[in-house]
Amino acid sequence: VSDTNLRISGDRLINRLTELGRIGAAPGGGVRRIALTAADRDGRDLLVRWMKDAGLKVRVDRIGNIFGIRKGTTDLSPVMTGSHIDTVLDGGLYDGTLGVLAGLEVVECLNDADLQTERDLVIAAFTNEEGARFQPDMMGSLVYAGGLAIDEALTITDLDGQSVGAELEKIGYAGDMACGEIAPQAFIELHIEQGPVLEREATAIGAVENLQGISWTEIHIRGEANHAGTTPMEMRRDAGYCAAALACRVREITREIGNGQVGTVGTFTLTPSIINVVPGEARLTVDLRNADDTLLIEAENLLANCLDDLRQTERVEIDVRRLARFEPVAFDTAIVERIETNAARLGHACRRMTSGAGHDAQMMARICPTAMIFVPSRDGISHNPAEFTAPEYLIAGADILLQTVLDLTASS
Ligand code: HGY
Ligand code: MN
Ligand code: MN
Repeated sequence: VSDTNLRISGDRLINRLTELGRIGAAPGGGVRRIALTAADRDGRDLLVRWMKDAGLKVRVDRIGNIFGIRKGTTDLSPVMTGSHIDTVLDGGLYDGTLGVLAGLEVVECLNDADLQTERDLVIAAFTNEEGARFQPDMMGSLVYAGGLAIDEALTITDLDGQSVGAELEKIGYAGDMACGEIAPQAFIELHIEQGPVLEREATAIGAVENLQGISWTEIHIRGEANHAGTTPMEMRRDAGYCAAALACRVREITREIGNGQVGTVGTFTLTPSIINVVPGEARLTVDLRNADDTLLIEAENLLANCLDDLRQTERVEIDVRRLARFEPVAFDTAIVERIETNAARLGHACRRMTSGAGHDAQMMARICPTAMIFVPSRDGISHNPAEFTAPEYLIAGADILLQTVLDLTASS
């Protein structure tokens, strides 16, 4: 069944994005709904209420993934759409929430039109996509897709030693459904681009055909705290210098590798962090990404070589812990083509592109045909309170999601 004249309600979608954004609203603007905190719980509770009001059957699995199910007329395997509602510090209004709330808007639209789809339609909100507090990121969809055992995931702890399992219990989202119980026919995710490409090309829609590989590493450097004045330079085992040298080396590695290689040192703490003490310890994280896994491996090797050099020249101990490693994924060409066809039919410019960010779709691609729809981010900014996407683009993305879901839920 497909009704090409059906359109979503932009007001209802944007009002919900705004209302959800009030939960965890940070003092300086932006949103603070870190996974498995009270704010995440409140956001989840609001989403579940909206899902139930829309007549969806709500299920929660053991990693806390939320699924809103709209029955179809057949018992063929369902089509799933969705994303995440957890944020970074401090996040914007749209990262993740657009995909979940546009999915809910598709349901509302079908309800208003009293339209039955052949396949069930499932709206998903995956746990801890951001990986800000518990690593790896995309944790809920990774467990769901079978990439991480649930019992292992539940034992992962944050910097305060709180475990995923205990925190899920605390917020009331330690569900009983087995992870992966719902086996989708296809998965499609609407998301803001979070980069500058679509805006630069004044193009409303990205038909995402692949997503780059991600390598997250935690590095712990132990040298020797000492007096900043009396310790001769050649005697120092300066963990702070090593961490700084490493951060500079990450930037050089991106230049040496080229080809879209990116590298980020996002966390960086020195101990004791006192003006007149040579830092005895340093902890930092390195995020390396590339759409070509061979190049990503080369970047990882260059990083490892730098650590060996520092161990030698600076006589420090360096321990490395891998926090996440995801290979690049290619999305389903047939679904990408449907996105392009629907964009053209609705009169929106569309281009194929790669996702620089990780998404739940990266995990879902392991278990079913998957693709993503991108809409522009103003000034290419995201993971920042200034994150913004113009209403006409939010609506265009959701309308194309609606049409593509209608295509996919038809049994043919
Ligand atoms: O890191 C990412 O790309 C995603 O926002 N978790
Ligand atoms: Mn996201
Ligand atoms: Mn994000």
